Amino acid sequence: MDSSSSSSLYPPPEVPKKLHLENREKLIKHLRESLDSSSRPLRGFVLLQGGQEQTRYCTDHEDIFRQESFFAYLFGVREPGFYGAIDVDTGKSILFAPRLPAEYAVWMGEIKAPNYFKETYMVSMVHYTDEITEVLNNQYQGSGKPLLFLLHGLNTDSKNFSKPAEFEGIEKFETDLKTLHPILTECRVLKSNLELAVIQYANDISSEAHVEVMRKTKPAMKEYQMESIFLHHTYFYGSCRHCSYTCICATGDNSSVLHYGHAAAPNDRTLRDGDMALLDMGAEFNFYGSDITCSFPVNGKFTSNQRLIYNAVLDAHDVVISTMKPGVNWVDMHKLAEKTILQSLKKGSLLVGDVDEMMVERLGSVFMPHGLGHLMGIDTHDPGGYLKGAERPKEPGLRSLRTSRDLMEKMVITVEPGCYFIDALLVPAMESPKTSKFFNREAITKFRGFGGVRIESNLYVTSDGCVNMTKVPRKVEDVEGVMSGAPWPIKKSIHENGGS
Ligand SMILES: [Mn+2]
Repeated sequence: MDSSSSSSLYPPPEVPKKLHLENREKLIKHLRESLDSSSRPLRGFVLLQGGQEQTRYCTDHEDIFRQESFFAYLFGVREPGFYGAIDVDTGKSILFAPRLPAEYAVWMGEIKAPNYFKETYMVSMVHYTDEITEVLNNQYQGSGKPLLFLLHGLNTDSKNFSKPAEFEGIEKFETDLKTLHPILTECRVLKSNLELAVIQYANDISSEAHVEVMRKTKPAMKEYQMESIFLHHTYFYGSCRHCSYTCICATGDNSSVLHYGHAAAPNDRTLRDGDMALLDMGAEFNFYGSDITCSFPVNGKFTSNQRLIYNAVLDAHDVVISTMKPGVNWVDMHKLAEKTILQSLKKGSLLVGDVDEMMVERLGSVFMPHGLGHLMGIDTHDPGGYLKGAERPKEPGLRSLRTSRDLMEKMVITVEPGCYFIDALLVPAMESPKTSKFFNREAITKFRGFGGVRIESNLYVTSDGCVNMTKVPRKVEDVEGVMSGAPWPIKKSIHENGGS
């Protein structure tokens, strides 16, 4: 074991496969209710196609496979090339495994028997993918062609559509592309206790890794070294082979680049004394993610300007969390965060004038162009943010929101206010006849090149409030303390919400 670090979270917990069994039962319950309410027969099969292995362009280099999210939700299968079916009538679940060639055993290892998958994934039956037509026809109790509920629907974050299952012999079935997607998506919005426990673990190991990064960060390091510490900690101690998303390790002015860290900006700047760092990193565990941002000065001591912006964002983060509960609308929370930040910027003399008037002119979106937060689970941006028919707001800032919903008990959602000095937004706003009057030019000038601050935690909504699943130092004193070696407590919590 690495002698310079340790983890209270090692070894990582076993995740009960019952988690996915419960997800299937929940889907079938809701699907039956929906069919029943429109007087349709409670017959047919939900059929999903799992993810396929991908190779790099024309080569045989295989990227590490990660299961398609809806399939992961229902079956928890980690292998590629599977199909999964659930009988709407009986609730029986059937996995279809790819029939692997004999030489698989030479290059890839033992070929597992169907029974292995049956036990591992707690399904009723396992057959091969070339038997789908035959097996489903044999199982079907009704008359005529069996009905398949296939997954087809829009992801409102990516604007991509989920791909309905395809297989040889599909013409022997009736297919329904409309019913499944909204019901399955809504199932994913409200988390079970077992799901919450896994998301909590992803949060715990990622929180601990963020603290590890804070402790080791020094001027003259490279941004990718902070990324490397995070990846090492979550993989070495947490067995997290995947991250929820590409790490954003931004320092100095880069911290105002919202999606920094991509191939053209690969976390490769050298840290300078006096910089702020903005680190948005989250590990994934058993398909479920975390999405955490910490901002701190790379030398471990806040300047008064850094403290001003940091506390403006922290106040917004805290006031939103203390207001969140079922029934509260997310657009209102976004506005509450904006207003809190604008008030702080006014108090800090960066802005002048009436805050309500600033809100009318949407000045908040100049400093926080992204949405306040998003649903989170198997996907970082979990689906279900806009229910069918729900309108996306059109105003600057608000249109970036990934949901406009009212909060519900058992939702998991990120709270991630930020305050950035982005020339591409700041310069036009300072020149605009509607908003130029709000800026104290002399004061703002000092913040050009400051970058930005974001503070992001993962919350789950309870019956009367919410619980912060993210356990990192947030107060200025705590951040400075941890960076100068003070202990940071974190306790095991996989069992806190366990059971069902
Ligand atoms: Mn996020």
